[in-house]
Amino acid sequence: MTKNKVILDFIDQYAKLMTPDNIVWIDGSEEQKQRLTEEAASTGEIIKLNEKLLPGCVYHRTAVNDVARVEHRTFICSRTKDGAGPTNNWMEPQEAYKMLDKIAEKAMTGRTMYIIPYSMGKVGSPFAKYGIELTDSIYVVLNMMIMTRVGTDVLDAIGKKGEFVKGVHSKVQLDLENRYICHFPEDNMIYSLNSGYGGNVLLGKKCFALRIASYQAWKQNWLAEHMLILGIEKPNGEIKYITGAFPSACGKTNLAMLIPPETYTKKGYKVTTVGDDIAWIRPGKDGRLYAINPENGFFGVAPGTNMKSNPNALASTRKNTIFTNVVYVPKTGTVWWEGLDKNPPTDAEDWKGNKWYGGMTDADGNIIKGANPNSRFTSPAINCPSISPEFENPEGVPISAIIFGGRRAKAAPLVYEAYNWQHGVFVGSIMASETTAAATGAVGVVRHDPMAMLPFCGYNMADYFAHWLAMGKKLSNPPKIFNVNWFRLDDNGNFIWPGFGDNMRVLDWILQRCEDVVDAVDTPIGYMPKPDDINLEGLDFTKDQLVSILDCDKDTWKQEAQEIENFYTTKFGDTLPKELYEELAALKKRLV
Ligand code: GTP
Ligand code: SPV
Ligand code: MN
Repeated sequence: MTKNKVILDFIDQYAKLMTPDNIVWIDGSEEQKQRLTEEAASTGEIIKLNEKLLPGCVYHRTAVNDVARVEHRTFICSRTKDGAGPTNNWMEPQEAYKMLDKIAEKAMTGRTMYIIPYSMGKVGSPFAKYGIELTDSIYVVLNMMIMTRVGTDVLDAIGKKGEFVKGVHSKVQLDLENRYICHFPEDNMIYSLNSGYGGNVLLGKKCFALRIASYQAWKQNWLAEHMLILGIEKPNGEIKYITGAFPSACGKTNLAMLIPPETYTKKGYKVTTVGDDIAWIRPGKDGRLYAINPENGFFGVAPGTNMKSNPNALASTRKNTIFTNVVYVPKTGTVWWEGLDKNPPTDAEDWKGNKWYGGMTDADGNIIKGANPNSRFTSPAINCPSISPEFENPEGVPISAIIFGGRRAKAAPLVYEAYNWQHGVFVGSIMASETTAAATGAVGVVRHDPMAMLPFCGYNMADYFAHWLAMGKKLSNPPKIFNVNWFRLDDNGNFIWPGFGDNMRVLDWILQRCEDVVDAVDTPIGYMPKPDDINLEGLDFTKDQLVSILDCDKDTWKQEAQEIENFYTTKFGDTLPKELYEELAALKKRLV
């Protein structure tokens, strides 16, 4: 398949260590995909779904102890501990290799090793980066064939460029105690053992396109971010692009595929999707930032996805999709999840494979959910009705606004705007959000998650902040920076803001601010909309309700400022860029 000696030596080294019975190159062809699908179906690794209702779709269950990213077992193995910084787990690289090699020894005996050459970004385009993942999982192969561009043309492209990211993955025994997701940024290497789940094993995604790529971006003057990219087409045909960084399971896919409310569609507004999870961003010659989506598919959260909340996502899942850990309905060969519709199946199997029906309760009378809260669909980007015509534009799309956002029951208002780039970096750095099921551990705990990159920054986060600050200084025409929060709760625990498609009303204000056509209220935390400037037409939502989430309560924010100071000083101390301490001091002064 290739004469590239670096590639061949890499494969040889790990084939000798993991001793697979067979080695199979993945060529990206439809025939090979069909063969592997049949093989995985014959062993029960996947279940083929109803060809009429869900053509080309399959179902997969992971091990019960393997349903999300494992942040406590994820390591940045940079040469020095400082290289990984205070927010990452670190292991000395040689020690890590030694330990991992021991776990991986003979792990593929009796199995096949698949070699996946893949590209992040369009093959041959200037921003594309290449990887080779070795894996013993057909499920991983099939997912990578949707999420990235896989095939022999990648080998040719690597041949010319010479550079690629090495990825070694084995399920080994799916042993939680020996599960490790290790990154060696200085070696362009990822080593993942004992998991079979999403972000732990689809090495092109979080491991490469964020952790390794953020390190590369730091060295090469660009940004690799946990961001969606969307386009808003205005009635005059002009399209403006916005990126948004929200933590895992906090609304990126939903915002990226938004369908505007009627008050906008009837005027001719339209939203198009460039990306839903990862953006690679570079400064252009014109002093603006340009973003590409390096992925080729969506690995989206299933629960809550329905015809009303996200019809574009649902449509994306109707063919050639892999469903993971949702409800399986054997009789019809279909799938279901909580929040899909109000008609749960009466005769089904839950994500663990147990008999299940809608409304089923446990001995204490509590509802048993059929789908895992982090169950997912893997769908080709081309399936998405709102996919942008610029999806494959190798130059990327110019960014007018960057949005940061989190899941906050209180404190953070619906939207506010940073004063300038430096203040915007501060706003990103102080992001906090309630944890979700996307990673193992407690759910609903507020934690600091700067730029939604806490679990994904492949180097010292203090250097990452400095890199962001430096990037702004190089841009003559930087995007404006905003913060949003769709998740404010009322006293009964209900979401106040309707969210989803109605988030367009906030995007509208953001665009108007970018175009300098609307005023704002100057508050201690930043510029906020005048309530009259958020379009509520056609919405059952009062001005009072709006005012209640366009607030900046000084006492709450004084506490918040104290919290930020604790985070800054205990995590980073004097390694944090002084500009961020200055912004914090300025915020405190405005709150007096
Ligand atoms: P990752 O793929 O983990 O990075 O997640 P994501 O950021 O793409 O999140 P996604 O869009 O899949 O949304 C996650 C959850 O948030 C789903 O249960 C959605 O229903 C819910 N959600 C998304 N947008 C909104 C919103 O505007 N309001 C409310 N209340 N919930 C939302
Ligand atoms: C996330 O957790 O942010 C995801 C899912 O997008 S995973 O691929 O598992 O990282
Ligand atoms: Mn994500």
